[in-house]
Amino acid sequence: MNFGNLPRGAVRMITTLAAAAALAVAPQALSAQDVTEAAVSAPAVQQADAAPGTVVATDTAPAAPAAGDAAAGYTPLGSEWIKGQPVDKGITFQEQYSKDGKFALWMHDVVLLPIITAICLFVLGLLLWVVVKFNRRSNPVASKTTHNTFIEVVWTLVPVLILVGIAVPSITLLARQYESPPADAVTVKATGYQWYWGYTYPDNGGFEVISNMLTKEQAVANGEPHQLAVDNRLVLPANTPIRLQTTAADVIHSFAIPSLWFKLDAVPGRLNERMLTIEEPGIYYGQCSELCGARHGYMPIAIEALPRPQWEAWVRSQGGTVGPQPTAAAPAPAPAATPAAVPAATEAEAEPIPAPAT
Ligand SMILES: [Cu+2]
Repeated sequence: MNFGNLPRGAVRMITTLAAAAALAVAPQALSAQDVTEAAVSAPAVQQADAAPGTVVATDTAPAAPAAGDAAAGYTPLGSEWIKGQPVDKGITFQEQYSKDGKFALWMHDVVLLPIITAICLFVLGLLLWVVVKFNRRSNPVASKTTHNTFIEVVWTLVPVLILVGIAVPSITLLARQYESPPADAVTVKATGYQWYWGYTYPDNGGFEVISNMLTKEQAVANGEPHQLAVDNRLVLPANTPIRLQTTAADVIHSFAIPSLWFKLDAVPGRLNERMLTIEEPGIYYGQCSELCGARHGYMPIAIEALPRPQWEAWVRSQGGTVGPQPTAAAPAPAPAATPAAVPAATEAEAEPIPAPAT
């Protein structure tokens, strides 16, 4: 039977329709990007001058100005709180501690990996079948068939359906990553310097914390991984939406925390922004992920996520202020109408954090 005589127009129409269906999903991705660009381009970088006087690029890291760690009821979390870090011989993603990260990990483990594996095994099986069945010895007279409409329809439609199936969670993830933070999100600005990070808290008095890598001896003494441990961590509230902005003072850096599914370039003269919500208190490590010069490999990021009251106590210990309580995502009971900036009251509020479940 010669399938080539079947109407080719019908086949072409089916493939065109399928392709159109796949393309119809694409504009969502574009509009998601538009939203972010609009959100990001609004504020210009005005606070560059707020950086400390030690901003000049130098090989020797500047001394940390934020020496208030020991002050007012704040002790840095111990190494038992380390959650997001690379593991020895690990080949997959780090465990995820944000909603986006968990969704992305699910998509990788449940959607992408099985599909890729099945396709690879299927193609391998086909190849082996051809090699065994249609070699010169077992199949001396080759078939002259050139068209098979049924198979052509199948091998066009099935890949289209697979791609559409992947596109749905993929574009969902893309849109989630571009979600704008709510109005009451805590704003934190990370500035990349050659070669360390500065963290500014514009909503809390605008103080800046300078974060440098610890030496190997210091890191080991702390029970922390060398080249990831820092002197002053980026302290953030857990379970609170954070408007994390990035910029840079000299060259392009990139702020990346694998276990929080967060990576955002830090570009001089630009302010990038993405929402970050850390689901549980803990320590999460990352690194600058844009080749930024000689000591690019030595400007790690360490995030310390604290329950909201403890985070507020830390802010006060740094000389910062705490504004009105946000309405969303604050399961802990608000401290009984304590006015901001009363350091005496904060020590009582900052109860010890329960030990992590191991
Ligand atoms: Cu860098």
